[in-house]
Amino acid sequence: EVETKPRSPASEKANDYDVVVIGAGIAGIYQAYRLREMGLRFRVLEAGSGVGGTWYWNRYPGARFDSESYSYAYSFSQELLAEWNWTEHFAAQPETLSYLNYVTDKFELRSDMQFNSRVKSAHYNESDCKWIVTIEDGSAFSCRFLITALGPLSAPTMPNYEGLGEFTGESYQASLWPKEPVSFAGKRVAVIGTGSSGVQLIQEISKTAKQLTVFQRTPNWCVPLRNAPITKEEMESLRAGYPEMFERCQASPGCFIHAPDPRLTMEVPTDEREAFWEKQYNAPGFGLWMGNFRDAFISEEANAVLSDFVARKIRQRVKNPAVAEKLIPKNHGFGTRRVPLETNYYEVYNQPNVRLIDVNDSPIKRVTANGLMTSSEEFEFDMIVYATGFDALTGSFDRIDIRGENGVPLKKAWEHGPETFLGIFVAGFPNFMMIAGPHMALGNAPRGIEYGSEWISGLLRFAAQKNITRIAAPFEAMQSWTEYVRGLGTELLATKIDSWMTGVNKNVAGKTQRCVIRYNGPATEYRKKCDEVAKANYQQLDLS
Ligand code: N01
Repeated sequence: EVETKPRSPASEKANDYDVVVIGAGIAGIYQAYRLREMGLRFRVLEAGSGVGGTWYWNRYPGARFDSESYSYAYSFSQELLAEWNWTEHFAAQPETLSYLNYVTDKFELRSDMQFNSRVKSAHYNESDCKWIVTIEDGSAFSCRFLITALGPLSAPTMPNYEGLGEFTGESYQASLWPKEPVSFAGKRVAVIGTGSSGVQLIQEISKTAKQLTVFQRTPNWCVPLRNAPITKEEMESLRAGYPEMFERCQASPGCFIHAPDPRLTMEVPTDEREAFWEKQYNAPGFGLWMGNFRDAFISEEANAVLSDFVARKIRQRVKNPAVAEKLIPKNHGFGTRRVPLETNYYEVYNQPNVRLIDVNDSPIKRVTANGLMTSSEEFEFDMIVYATGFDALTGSFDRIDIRGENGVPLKKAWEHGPETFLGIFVAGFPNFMMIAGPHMALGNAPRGIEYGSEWISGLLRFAAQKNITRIAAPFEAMQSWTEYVRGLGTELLATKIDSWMTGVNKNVAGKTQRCVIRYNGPATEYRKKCDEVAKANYQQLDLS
């Protein structure tokens, strides 16, 4: 299926490429496929020892999709869609990682990828309009175009506790989980953090740990995943429905298979509303979040009634009323932060070996050799698990020394929050393009990634045809796009809440204030805007 065109002559300098891609996750793999198709000379540099990105790093027990596996896979190849069978509606991490390895091998992309190659710096050189990319071992690569496929959630963060290095037991960050098996059996385990990662981990650890102590700062509204195996017959019927399913994803605001209900919450009679939510709560996946009434996450009144519905569920599931109250968020409504999907998460707190500590009541003061000390108690643990999240979207850029024209660091250019044009370009950084970075419509990530990568590929094809060697976004274009993105979704309750989605990570200096790091409009609108730029032969860009 892949048409491999002849590469550029071998006489070129060994480490000189048309394109360098940073990252071999879902975006980097797909970009490699498109670059190969165009016959460009490229190199994918990847920090991990294999492909997979998010699904390579997040190998903690319990890690799995919470979007339907088939809706989260690549859609570009009919052959791939025909060949690959998913075994569960929400596949676990090992299956997704196998899938991404399968794709890489099927399209023979591995030979153009280089692993264990964490990029340290990327500097733009004005004299030849090329980038010099350096990896940690000191090797350098030059390229005309630099494409970042760093992942929106790939810069894990740790709390700034005193004594972090003093603990003598095992300690793990969820997103940097070792490849070797980790056993919780018979151990006293602490988990810090109750986001999607923490929730998935807690469910698993509680099964075998002698004691599990969960340290919670902000509870999240979790709803059931309702995973199930996919039978052979079911897989065939899902396959037959692919065209319609991908169309549905493309038409929905977040590219998910669930689309909002056009009704307004308070216009629906109480009984009918409750029945609708009950149905969503009992159905698999994100229905209650993505498929809710259209004002559920805009209207305070509607959101309060919906939150009350979910709070009642938590109270029904958690036996100890005091624990249930701790698990019910009080400072934000349902769906205003990322909703973790769970399997018996709330029931975990009915187990005698599990204890919930609210760190707002008793803050963690320090890590000790034997465990953790809070303001009211000293805890001994055999293991501490940090499920403390990521420096989202911009964090992975901050960790690389990226410099554009006049040596300006990207970190400096973004010190007041990211500024982009189309979520792809940054003015002052010619020949630099981002996939799945800030301000690109993502939602169901692979859907947004495929679009972004295809758009960039279209531009590179245009550049090749016209002999263009410098692509730059003008400052005015960046300013007006950034202003547009900052004005999107202001009516959403989510934009008034601290979370990674609003750029807040209290463990990172300079990331404690909310800013617009995501594209909060519908993906349909995002694609329309990008398509218009392409159709007008990229006139909004400076091309030479
Ligand atoms: O990270 P998070 P995550 N002391 O930021 C707490 C995707 N994902 O890795 O909320 C005490 O959500 C922090 O507390 P608070 C998904 O998009 C998908 O769980 O800041 N606590 C919070 O509870 C998700 O949204 C899947 O008050 C501290 C937690 O740590 C995103 O990744 C699975 C602390 C961090 O939660 C991120 O999820 C997993 C401190 N010093 C993740 N610092 C799927 O299922 C932080 N916390 C596909």
